[in-house]
Amino acid sequence: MQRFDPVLRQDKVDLDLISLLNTLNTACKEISFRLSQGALAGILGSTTDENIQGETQKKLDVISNDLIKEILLESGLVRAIASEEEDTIVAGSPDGRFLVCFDPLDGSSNIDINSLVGTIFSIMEVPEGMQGANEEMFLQPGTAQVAAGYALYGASTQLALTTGQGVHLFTLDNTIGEFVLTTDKMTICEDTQEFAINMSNQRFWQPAMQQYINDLLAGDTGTRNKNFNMRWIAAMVGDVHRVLTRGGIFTYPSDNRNPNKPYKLRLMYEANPMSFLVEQAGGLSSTGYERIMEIEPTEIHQRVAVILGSKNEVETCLGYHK
Ligand code: AFP
Repeated sequence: MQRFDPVLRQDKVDLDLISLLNTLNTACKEISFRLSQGALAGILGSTTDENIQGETQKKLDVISNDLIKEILLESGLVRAIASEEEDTIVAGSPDGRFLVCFDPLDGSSNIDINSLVGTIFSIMEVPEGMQGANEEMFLQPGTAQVAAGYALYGASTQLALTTGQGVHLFTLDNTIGEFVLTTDKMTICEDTQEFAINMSNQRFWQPAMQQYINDLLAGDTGTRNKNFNMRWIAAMVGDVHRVLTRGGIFTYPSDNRNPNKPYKLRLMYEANPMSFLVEQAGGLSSTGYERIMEIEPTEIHQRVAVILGSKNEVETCLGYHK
């Protein structure tokens, strides 16, 4: 049995990074426990607050955010954090080497229906020579990530992690309170017949995405000559986990519902870490026009269009955007 051990998953042993990953996995175990108590702990439902994105905060959003924030800021390893649930960055240790971006509870609309949710995180280093803590130091492309991962709180709690040497999947063994390695190298198959998109937004998409999805729906009677199945979990963490496990294409494209908000998913908390994992597992990740991990961020709460998953299917989809 191989317990959670990022040491083995790195070429060079970086004790600080290992310690930071252990800190994060401790927070995830705590969130997993709270979620498992559900209604018994009185933690379901909403608060009266909204986050910076104008979304109603669930009680568990706030609890998870506070848990991760506190444990990271106390670690001495983190210069600052940026969270989907915080208006601005929060400073940590002046000597901390790392910057951590996270979505404490992705898919929070699933909490009250006892369905899949997860925690997504992305770790970068403070650029050389930068003192103090400010938003500017976070504005690095996804290629600067030194580690990324998610915890998925499902029938079992799993943790997918990359430090740039492939993607490793750990499962929480509640009998010993440890994450145990269950898949050493996750690989996304190149072809797929499964797609994930919120179809209720169809009329708002751009023509390229309209055409691509129409061709999938036409199945073996259309130009693709094969049938496609559809899945939508409404938690990116669940949809990406399925893609990593059995392939598929996941997309949250741009749409024209609200001209001030053409994209839904956040670059720093969702798109970049998931792109790092997907690329490390042999898949592709793009906005439709550029590789997500090469976007130069302009602000921490920035949003982007996302198309990711099985290599050949993503390439086909990108062909419609040329
Ligand atoms: P929340 O965590 O804010 O509820 O959002 C989850 C999410 O950003 C992403 O995880 C899902 O893929 C997407 O929203 C689901 O969006 P729909 O509401 O369109 O189904």
